[in-house]
Amino acid sequence: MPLITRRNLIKASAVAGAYGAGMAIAGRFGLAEAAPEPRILAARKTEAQIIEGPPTRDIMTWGDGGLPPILRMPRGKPYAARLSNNLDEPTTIHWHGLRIDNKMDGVPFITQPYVYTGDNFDYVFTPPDAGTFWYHPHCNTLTQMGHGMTGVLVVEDPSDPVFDAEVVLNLRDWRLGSDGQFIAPFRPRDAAKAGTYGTIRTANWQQEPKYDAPAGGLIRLRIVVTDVTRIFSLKMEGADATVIAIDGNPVPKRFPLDLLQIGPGQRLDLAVRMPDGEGAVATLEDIRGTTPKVIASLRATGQSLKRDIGDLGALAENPVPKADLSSAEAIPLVLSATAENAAVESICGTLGYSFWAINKVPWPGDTSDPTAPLAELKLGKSYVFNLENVTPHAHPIHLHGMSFTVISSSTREVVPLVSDTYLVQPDEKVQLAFVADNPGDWVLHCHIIEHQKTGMTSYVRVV
Ligand SMILES: [Cu+2]
Repeated sequence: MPLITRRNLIKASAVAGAYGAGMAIAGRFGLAEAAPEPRILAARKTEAQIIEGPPTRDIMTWGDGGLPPILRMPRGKPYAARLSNNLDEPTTIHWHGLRIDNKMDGVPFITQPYVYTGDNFDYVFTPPDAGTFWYHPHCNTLTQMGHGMTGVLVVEDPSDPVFDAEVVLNLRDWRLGSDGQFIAPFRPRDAAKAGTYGTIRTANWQQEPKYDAPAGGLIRLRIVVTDVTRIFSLKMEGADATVIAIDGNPVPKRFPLDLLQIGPGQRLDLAVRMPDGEGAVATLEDIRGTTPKVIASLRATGQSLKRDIGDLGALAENPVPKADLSSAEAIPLVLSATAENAAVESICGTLGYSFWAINKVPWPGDTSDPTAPLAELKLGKSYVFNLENVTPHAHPIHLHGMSFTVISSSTREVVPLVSDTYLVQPDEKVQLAFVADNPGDWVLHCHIIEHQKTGMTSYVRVV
């Protein structure tokens, strides 16, 4: 548990002025609107029933306890959330995938001071893109996220196609012992490999939940992998499932779901055509392990609505700028293992090890004196990350503040997906193009949190 000394407190309040918690809204839509009433997100510890038996203690969440609320907001309108910290350690909130103002990005030292116990922080932003996103702390993340602080955020567009029902699945594991209580969050030998897996898998904090959905109807299934480690290979049994969006952005061409891999931080939107017969069940499975695992299931209810997937309108495209490849500058981004430099002590938690590096530099942890930026980018200019994974493990690499387009891979044919998180496979080289259109320091890191916290983090500066 990080100790909050008076000295730390003074240091933090000194930086607070420099960052400035601005309430003015400079949205990408160019409108200056008054901030709405904030949604209160009270971070707190609680107990919850994750497995049978005594409830799990030391759960961390926001709100009344239990699953973090699904935050829904319209695209292009200002949204306000007040983080109120009732934990006994500092925290922040990062809005994963939202291309918003740097001051609202929730990264300690890089974009804002820590929010200490008893303090508030007002986040105000205007989401430019519609789709499925999520939110989580960016402080002591293996503990805070591992203990429950991973919530789903949905940005709605009034022109979105109408579905007969919507089901949101927040996929995550828990590292619990047989008594239902938390065990050690990681094993160093696993952190140096694929990461340490949880012992209990859940969707919406339940094991293999079942939801009712109209027979013959079209269901929008929003799947978010908020786990700190697990990569899924998703498959639907008993119904046709069509991929309509990945990582919040509509896919260029819809395709049937067939063993799609998605890693921590990623989202998948499916249009599921429910079976016609009442009582028929469609099951979402993860087949990445040796035996398929049921994630959740949908049970058909009522008379068939006899809907056709072809009737479903298109999702509105998000206004992500297209990179100009003829003038784009290349930025190498090589992921490797390292044995150098032990991590520095930080009040946002350190795992005490350094296993990973980006361009041979292992991230030292949250500090007021971080390493130099990976690159300094010119506002408005196009860039291409030449991302290369020379490790034997897959890494979901997440960029804050801007979205990129996947343009090529050394190992597979790619479609030009727009995304904020790319799951790079071992020995894969991939090109990710983007326009540096959002000023500020933006972190990029592996979303396997043990990798992030043991070196696989860096940042770019857009000026
Ligand atoms: Cu990784």
